[in-house]
Amino acid sequence: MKKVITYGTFDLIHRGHINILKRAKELGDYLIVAVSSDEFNELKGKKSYYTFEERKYILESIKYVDQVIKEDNWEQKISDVTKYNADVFVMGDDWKDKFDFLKEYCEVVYLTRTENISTTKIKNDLKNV
Ligand code: C2G
Repeated sequence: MKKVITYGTFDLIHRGHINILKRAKELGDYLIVAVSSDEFNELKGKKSYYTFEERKYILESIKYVDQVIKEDNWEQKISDVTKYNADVFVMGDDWKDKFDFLKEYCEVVYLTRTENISTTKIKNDLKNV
């Protein structure tokens, strides 16, 4: 079984998130999503609208997602890839080259980001409603 892993905040789920989850799943048979904890989000300088539990609950309902784990820090990726036997690591290409250190542990794939949609855009657009 070919296992794929990806990481993110996934706040206010939108088609950009769905597109990457769909394409990540197409690269294997089993998709693990490591969703950022509220504490790690703060480290990333992000304040998500939905709590970790809500974002996890929503992700678990998406048909492309087989398992959701918590992302607590920047350093856990190597141990996650090993612990979960991930064959492929996937991120949007806004992260291009940033995770190439994983190449000795698994395949590293950066997929094109979906244009004109982001959690920030949603929040800003709603402010101007
Ligand atoms: N994404 C995308 N297209 C968009 C928006 C997001 O393809 N329009 C992708 C991102 O490239 C990322 C994933 O969706 O691969 C999740 O995006 P975010 O929730 O913004 O996650 P991020 O803050 O980039 O956190 O350790 C890695 C970090 O946790 C990544």
